[in-house]
Amino acid sequence: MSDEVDVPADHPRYQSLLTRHRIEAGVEKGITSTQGLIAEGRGEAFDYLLGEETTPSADRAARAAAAHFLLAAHPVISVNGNVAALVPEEVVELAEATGADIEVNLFGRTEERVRAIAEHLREHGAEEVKGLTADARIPGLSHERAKVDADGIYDADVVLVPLEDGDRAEALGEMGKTEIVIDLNPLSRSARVAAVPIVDNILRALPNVTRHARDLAGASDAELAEIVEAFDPAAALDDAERRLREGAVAEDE
Ligand code: PTJ
Repeated sequence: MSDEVDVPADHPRYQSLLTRHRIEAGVEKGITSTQGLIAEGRGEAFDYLLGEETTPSADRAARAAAAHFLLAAHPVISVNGNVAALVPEEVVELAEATGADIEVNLFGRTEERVRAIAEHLREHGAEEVKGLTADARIPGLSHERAKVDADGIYDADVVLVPLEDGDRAEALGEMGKTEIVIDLNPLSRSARVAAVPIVDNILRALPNVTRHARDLAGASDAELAEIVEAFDPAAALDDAERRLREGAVAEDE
């Protein structure tokens, strides 16, 4: 099955239909879980309420995320079944722009699905994909998401954690890792524990972080540290919540 769909580009819900199709194709290809369909619906509802655009506040978060990536000794991008279906090329581009590792980490982990996602990412240009060894565990987590590579997420200082529930995000925080979360729900636990919550659709957020990383490639560590320091995660969540309450037309900046 092709990754794209025959939807006329002038359809008013073109982007949303394309996104749904990618998730559906991901399920058919064995990379996305059926629960991923529910997660997609949830995300879509928040995106609709937030105005389906990158807000200035989410853009600042993306810039702070890029600065964290560039300052990190060992950044890792965590990939689940939804991320693999929606933005495989964009994951590879961000990894290239920041020197980050890519690691598959699944809530509904099966070895077959981990292998299928790793293969899918390689088809989209990834050279190395971690997560298959799974020779370490995140302490304090009983489910499958605890399984990580010793030289991947376990060793990372900065981890990008997109589209997931809050358990692992909390446990990673307890390990002292800096977390960057992409989640359209500003009330989600993962967004609330993140050093940098990016409340935006991953379709827009990931390329935006890459764009900022390229833009900041020549910046000094002091300049990057200043961007990191100036970012206020609580204010970013407040901005998004206000936008949800007051509507996309409300000027929240
Ligand atoms: O592939 P697996 O087995 O690791 O499973 C992955 C899913 C996504 C099924 C699993 O992590 C899950 O059930 O997640 P939740 O608890 O539904 O949380 C997903 C979060 O991502 C929700 O807060 C959604 O609003 C949000 N979300 C969904 N789609 C997008 C999104 N955020 C940004 N961009 C999206 N496209």
